[in-house]
Amino acid sequence: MIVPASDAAQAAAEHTDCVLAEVRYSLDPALETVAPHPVIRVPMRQPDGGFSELWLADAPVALGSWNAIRYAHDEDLLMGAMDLPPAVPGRGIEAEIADAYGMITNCVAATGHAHLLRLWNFFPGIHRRESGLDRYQQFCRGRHQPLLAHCRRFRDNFPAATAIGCGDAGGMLFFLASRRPGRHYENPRQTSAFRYPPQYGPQSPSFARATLAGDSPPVLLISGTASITGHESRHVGDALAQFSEALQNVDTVIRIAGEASGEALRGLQDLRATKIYLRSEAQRHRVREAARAAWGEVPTLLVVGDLCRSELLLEIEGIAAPARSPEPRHGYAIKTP
Ligand code: 3EB
Repeated sequence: MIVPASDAAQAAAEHTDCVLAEVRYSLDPALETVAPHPVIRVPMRQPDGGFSELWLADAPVALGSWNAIRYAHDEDLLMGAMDLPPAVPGRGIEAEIADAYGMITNCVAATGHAHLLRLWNFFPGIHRRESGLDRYQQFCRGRHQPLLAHCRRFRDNFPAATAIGCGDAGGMLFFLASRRPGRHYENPRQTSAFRYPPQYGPQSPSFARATLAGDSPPVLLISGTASITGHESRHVGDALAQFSEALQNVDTVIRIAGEASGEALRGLQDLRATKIYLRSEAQRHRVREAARAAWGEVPTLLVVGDLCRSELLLEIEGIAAPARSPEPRHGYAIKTP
């Protein structure tokens, strides 16, 4: 179910048994302990404060853990999370990420939610150079093999993803998996990330541009989408132009997913919830205005973070659902405090 912002606090209360996770972007650790349902706190600043994502299952969830992963699941969906430790100067994160992804893929295999649909990666020091690479490049190396094995060695089975840099205090990985496979889509305006040329790093990034999850109705989970066409960053230094370019990418991937799946997904008009990662909060008023012009009252959560390429000023992710479909039985909402 996707719940409008003003109703979401009530929805969380009404559906407490069915909450897979409430995701809160906040630097305040105290927020972890106050809810009657699973909370995933992502240690990042939210300039407008107090909003969350709410992911609901169809049925009451069961809770469990696997190594460092905490999860909640129903028959169909599983959402899991694990903390990433603070950055240790001089030590890369490749091995740490490889371990984490090994754990995640083992976890979903063990519970039978064997298909990863989407992952969110928030880790410290994304641009810092260590061991001759920056930490995003190391992250891509650590992620690749475990995820490729999970995808039965087919790169076009990669799930949708977001990867963002947060502060040095620590990071968070979380993910959505299902008993049923998702359908993954690429964007013809953009080189598939897993085919980026080596100038961006020795291991190309392992993710799909969007993943269609479930049916009746399905939900399109759109990866973090930036001002990249082909494989190149566009509009360096111009946040509003980057927003428009990223917006065209989002519009296109929704339309392509619709054409390929036969679902009534046409473009921006089918967005149900969005999130914008902004490098500098100085831009936030202008970007909010641009977002309102683009998609009106669709709930939009704004988070401050570093993007994987330093020239990128913002990234858009979102959820779309087919036109005229009833509210999806699961999804995300943005919640007022
Ligand atoms: C890009 O398109 C922008 O490495 O998981 C967006 C979404 C980006 C996910 C990832 C990276 C990732 O290349 C960066």
